Amino acid sequence: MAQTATRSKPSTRGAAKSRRGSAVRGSGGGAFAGESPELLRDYFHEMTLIRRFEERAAQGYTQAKIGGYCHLNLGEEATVVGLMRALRKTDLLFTNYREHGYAIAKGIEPGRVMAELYGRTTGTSKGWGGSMHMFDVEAGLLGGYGIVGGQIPLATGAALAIDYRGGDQVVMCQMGDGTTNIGAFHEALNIAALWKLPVVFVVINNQLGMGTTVERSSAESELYKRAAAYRMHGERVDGTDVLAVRDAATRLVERARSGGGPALLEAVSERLKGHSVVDPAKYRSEEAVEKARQADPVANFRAQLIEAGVLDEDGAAEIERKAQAEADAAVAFADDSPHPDPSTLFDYTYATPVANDSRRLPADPVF
Ligand SMILES: Cc1ncc(C[n+]2csc(CCOP(=O)(O)OP(=O)(O)O)c2C)c(N)n1
Ligand SMILES: [Mg+2]
Repeated sequence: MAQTATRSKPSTRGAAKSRRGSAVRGSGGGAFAGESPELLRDYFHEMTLIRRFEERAAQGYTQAKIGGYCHLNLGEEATVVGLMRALRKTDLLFTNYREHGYAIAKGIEPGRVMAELYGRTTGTSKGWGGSMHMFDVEAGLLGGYGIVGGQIPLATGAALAIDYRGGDQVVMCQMGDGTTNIGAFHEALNIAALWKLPVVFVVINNQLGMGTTVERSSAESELYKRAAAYRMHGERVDGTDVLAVRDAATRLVERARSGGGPALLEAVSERLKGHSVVDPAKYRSEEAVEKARQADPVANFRAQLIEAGVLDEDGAAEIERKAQAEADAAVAFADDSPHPDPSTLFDYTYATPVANDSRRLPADPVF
């Protein structure tokens, strides 16, 4: 039932000098053998863009341009990009509140993602959702949920709808390690397995739920094994390895698409910063912080690409400049966008009219 998927790191010897060409060749290509150099550079660009975007988001928060809560994907860039490359545009994605990178990698313009953080009308949720509540039907992103585990029954329901209508879409339901102890996790996995629904549950194991380690909170800390309770297929993958994540996710998504049923994929990575932008993470030891830094997927992928000859220093710096410019442009777009009019606060709460739809603003009298 369960297995682990890891890949060897590229060899330092005889790096293939294929800046161009159809594939990284030979043993010198190491773990990149057979991969398209173009695609590898594209992954590096997207991972770097997410890194730069999140850095700008943190900055915007400290400048009070962004309100509410703000959780970043720092350290999870390889997981985000690898997972999203396994999905078609028409596949549906449900995530927790740590979703800026997912929104970008699912195809939403970074400017619209930043505008949502800034609470502007050009944002994915017209500025009323904020960091935790991105939503874009066209891109197949059905949220963005602030309630831990809130997305799991909804994602399972979406998979039931696909199955009922006979569609070929697959649902991916992302969540954190801390979410696997929520009741809804177990209820939804049970139903998904019973009814063989086309959904892939993905646990982003960054080893922390706020300040609590997985070992302290989960009796079974190898989280993919929880699939066994529902006779579901479970796998663990190195979440700092974009190709390993892409390959594992693609396999499980296509398995679900062809009627093979749901699966649970656990991607293990490190959270580079605090739980949210305002968390200084004082509860982490110096060793733990250093271990996280060593596992930085963006820096490591950069070094591996250079080592394998897929990129040189100048090429890497050029991609980094481009990503920085895109993140800066997203900020400029957000900053230049209008604030929503308070009178529109309730306009998008329900898709259809409801009888007892309260439109009372906080300062309004109750009676
Ligand atoms: C039902 C519920 N309980 C508690 C919280 C407060 N809370 C927000 S995030 C979080 C930790 C979740 O950790 P994890 O699932 O590992 O996700 P991560 O933040 O590491 O991505 C908690 C307890 C909440 N939002 N919802
Ligand atoms: Mg976590």
